[in-house]
Amino acid sequence: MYLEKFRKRSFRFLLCQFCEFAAAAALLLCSCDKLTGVKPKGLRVGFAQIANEGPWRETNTKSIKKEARKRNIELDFPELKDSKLKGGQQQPFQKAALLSFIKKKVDVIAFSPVVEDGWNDVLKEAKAENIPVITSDRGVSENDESLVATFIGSDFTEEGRRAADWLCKAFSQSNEIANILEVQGTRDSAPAIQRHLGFVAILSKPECQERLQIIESVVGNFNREEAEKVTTTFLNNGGSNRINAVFAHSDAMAFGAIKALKKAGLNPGCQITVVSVDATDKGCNKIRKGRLNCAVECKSRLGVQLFDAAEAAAKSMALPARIIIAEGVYDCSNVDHCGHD
Ligand code: GYE
Repeated sequence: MYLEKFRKRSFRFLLCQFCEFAAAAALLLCSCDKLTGVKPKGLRVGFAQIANEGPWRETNTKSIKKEARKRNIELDFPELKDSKLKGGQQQPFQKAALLSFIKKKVDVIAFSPVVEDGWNDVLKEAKAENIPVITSDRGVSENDESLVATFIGSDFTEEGRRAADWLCKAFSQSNEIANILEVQGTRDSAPAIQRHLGFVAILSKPECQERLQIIESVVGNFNREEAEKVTTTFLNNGGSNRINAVFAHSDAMAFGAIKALKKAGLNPGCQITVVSVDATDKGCNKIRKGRLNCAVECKSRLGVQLFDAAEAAAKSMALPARIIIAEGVYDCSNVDHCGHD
């Protein structure tokens, strides 16, 4: 009994001592901050994103914000809500964001350029202020390499090649010729330009030439609804009798095309072979459901690589011109490994 009381008392005593100590430490930390005016400072990064056109972008944004929080990075991330805006319409918003980052003198600027061209002036302004710029996910066409510290993302040309390779092999097993509807991403954007170029490069190879042909290319702006609309128009204008394959530059657009095909009484995944780029979780599920035949992977979680590069750039460390992410190709044979977001 006595021992019990003694134990309780000494526990209370220790607890009080601890509280007093903690309070004193907190007070000291606060007053230090106030006295010196120095707050524990993280890196200040401005990021200009593209409007949210689908699941790929959503995961990309989440990954960037999550990693910034984890590293105590002060992230300036202006939001552009209207996902239906085309590339040319989004560029002024992104340019304004970059100019505001320069004005605020952030440590590093990063952005995902909605289109490839037209960034020279603003990049030169950043360079004049000694602020390193990283392009993430999409690149710019400017050939002055000193304007961009590094590019982090995918090899879009290779993705286009992989999609065509897969189709070429799939159609080599049948006597049919693939009559392909190509649903392209945003006009003048790096992924739309390069995925198309990679795709047609394989089409012109002797072993694929006789098996694959693009019968029409339409623009779906990386957006599900727009892709559904342009596919429907194509199908209604006689396309439904000719088509037996779709190459969509993104999962979101493949979903729109699949919907349009179904509405037209066609059977995507079976009668019509559908190939997309991204392999988001939703894309992988469409493979499992048998509606999507193949998804070429384009990784969206770039947060870790982005801030590794940003931290290095802020310390003026040399970076490679391009940091390319390794990716795979998924179909029903390996769908168990598909999904990264
Ligand atoms: O493939 C698509 C998104 O820029 C790589 O943009 C990205 C592309 C991605 O809308 O889904």
